[in-house]
Amino acid sequence: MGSREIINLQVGQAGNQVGESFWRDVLAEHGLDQTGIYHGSDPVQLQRIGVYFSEVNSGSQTKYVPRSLQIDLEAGVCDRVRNGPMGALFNPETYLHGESGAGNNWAKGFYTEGAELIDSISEVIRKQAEQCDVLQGFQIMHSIGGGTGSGLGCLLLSKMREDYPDRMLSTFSILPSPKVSETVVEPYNCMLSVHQLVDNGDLTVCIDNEALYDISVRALKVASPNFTDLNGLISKVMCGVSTSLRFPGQLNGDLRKLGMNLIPFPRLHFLMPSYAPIADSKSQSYQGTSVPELVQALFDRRNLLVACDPRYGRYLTAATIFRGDISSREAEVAVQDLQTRNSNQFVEWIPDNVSVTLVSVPPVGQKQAAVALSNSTSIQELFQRNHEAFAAMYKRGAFLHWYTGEGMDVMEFSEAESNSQDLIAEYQQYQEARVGSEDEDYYEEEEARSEAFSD
Ligand SMILES: Nc1nc2c(ncn2[C@@H]2O[C@H](COP(=O)(O)OP(=O)(O)OP(=O)(O)O)[C@@H](O)[C@H]2O)c(=O)[nH]1
Ligand SMILES: [Mg+2]
Repeated sequence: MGSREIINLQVGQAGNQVGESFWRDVLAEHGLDQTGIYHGSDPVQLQRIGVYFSEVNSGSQTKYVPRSLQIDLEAGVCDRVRNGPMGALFNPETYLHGESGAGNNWAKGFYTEGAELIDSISEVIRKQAEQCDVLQGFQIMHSIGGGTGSGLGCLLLSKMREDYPDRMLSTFSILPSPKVSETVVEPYNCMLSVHQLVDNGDLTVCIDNEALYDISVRALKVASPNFTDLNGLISKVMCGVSTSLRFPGQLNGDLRKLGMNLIPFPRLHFLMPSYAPIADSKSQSYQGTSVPELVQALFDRRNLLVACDPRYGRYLTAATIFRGDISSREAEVAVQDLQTRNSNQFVEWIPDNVSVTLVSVPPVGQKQAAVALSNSTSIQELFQRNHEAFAAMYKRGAFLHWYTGEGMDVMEFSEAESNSQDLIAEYQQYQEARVGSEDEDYYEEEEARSEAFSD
């Protein structure tokens, strides 16, 4: 009783494939088999199980069913999940798919094909929400480079915003990289999605296929990584960042508290995850996992799941989570040390901006691990990279007819572009902000502006 439930929505190919890895790892951490039956021995595994699972009792047996919808605009990926090893885990009503797909076209996902499916999706969500004690919010897993996860994913986000205005809307959003995909219109789909995420999302964990690819090649020594390799990494990070939601810990125990500590300004809610240790299976046993080494790695760009360099920006905030048998004092001291040594990389106008959480349960097969979510102004690199690719095509109007053909107005492209330019400027502004008069002036200006609005 008293769970604060999360509803998971996995949308499109990437969403569902990543979802499969995520659930596989979550099941293992909570001692559940692939049909949702508990075989564990540590009561801590079930203590907060209600956050992600509903309990279904039949006879003497209790089955834990993920509170999750598997959504796509074509049947293939959903069918693969349904016929795969975890097919019997999910409630059959929670598979929802169209037939024709969105063919890499955001407009089809958001305006046409996706719009046809939205009512039946909301209906299933409503049923799930009604069975919750206190729904804390939603998490959407999707890629933002294709048509379905991006277009329909964003449509769902705006629908949830309308139907559940006071619940937290979080997303795990996979950003496209030319190293992984050849589809030319991805920068368009990504730009249109970011436009929606900025305004309708509360908390976005950015996962960048570019960084995943580099980590797989460099650290995991995979010559040509496939999606299974990338998704294994994503799942580790998702398990890591959700640890404080799934297990008892001292801090950041729900999405709202996590957001409260990480997001100083509502638009600047794009977080960079990092993970340690990252090592291929052979060298794993040799890699050090002392607490200071873990901390060092969490703030090292090579352990980041986005291809940005935090040394060129400043951290507004960060949340670290240590897993395993680690003393809180040791973790706090190590984080403090790192901050002192690199003080110019952390904004001084938010004191104590790195939180430390400890969870005793380590990931399966490891003794100790750590993850961090950072709100760093260097994330603007990501939006800049996408803007360059976007602008090159958009200037010449290339490929726009595919979008206008679905009824989209070209204005929306321009609006998305300027929203993203504004976002980049806002990150830059806070990167340069120092304690002192200008900032106070700025705050007063803001106040005057909002007073003017309320008159
Ligand atoms: N990390 C990761 N990225 C993926 C995966 N599958 C696809 N992608 C990336 O996601 C983007 C394409 O989105 P998809 O998820 O395939 O597309 P979709 O949401 O199903 O939309 P449509 O097929 O266009 O209707 C590209 O950038 C791919 O590189 C996956 O399993 N893992
Ligand atoms: Mg697809």
